[in-house]
Amino acid sequence: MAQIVAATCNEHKLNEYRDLLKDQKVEVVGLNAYKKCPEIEETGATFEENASIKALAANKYCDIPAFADDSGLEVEALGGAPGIQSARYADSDSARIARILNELGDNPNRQAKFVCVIAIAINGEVIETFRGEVSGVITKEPRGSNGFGYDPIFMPDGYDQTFGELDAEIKNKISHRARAFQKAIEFVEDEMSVLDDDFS
Ligand code: ITT
Repeated sequence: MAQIVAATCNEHKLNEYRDLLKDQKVEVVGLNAYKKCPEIEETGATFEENASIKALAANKYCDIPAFADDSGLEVEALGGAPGIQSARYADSDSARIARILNELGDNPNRQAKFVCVIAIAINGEVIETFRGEVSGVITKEPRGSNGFGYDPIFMPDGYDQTFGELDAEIKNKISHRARAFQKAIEFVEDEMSVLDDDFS
């Protein structure tokens, strides 16, 4: 089976990738399998730039097709923060959640969205990026222990439970990451059928 390297050391993301790609003919290998891979610095100003930097670095280092996701939470009342700084907003998941709840206080505007941008890199080039988003609200306190990161305080529109409470199966149908993957899979399937046509 063809292998693709996922440019992440985040085991939670890796589990979601494997679930989202379970029907595809591809084996997802994490960067953890490449023990000596140097740390990739996220120096971009957008999700697209950071996803591209990570995918390209992994493709060059591992010499097989690679993808990466750069993702985060944008809170409307905080001017879109933490955004691309989501992983670095504080030192731990619980501290990051506490910082958001503290900064929001009693603000009635709890609108937020999760954003995920996937970049695919093959043969030293980023071939495309794909953006997925899911809108929702920030709860007053953390609820549930499923998922990771900001999941316990994010309640997607149309649900009365947070991503921390909802089953992984539901999150993986409606999440920002699921939506970005749907687009990426469609793109790859279309490209593959073009290739098949060329060779038939
Ligand atoms: P890699 O760069 O190694 O992939 P990372 O965790 O540093 O892992 P990002 O730079 O993309 O990933 O930061 C994304 C952060 O946004 C992540 O650490 C979480 O805090 C948050 N986040 C992203 N997707 C999320 C999700 O589905 N549920 C909860 N929080 C999420």
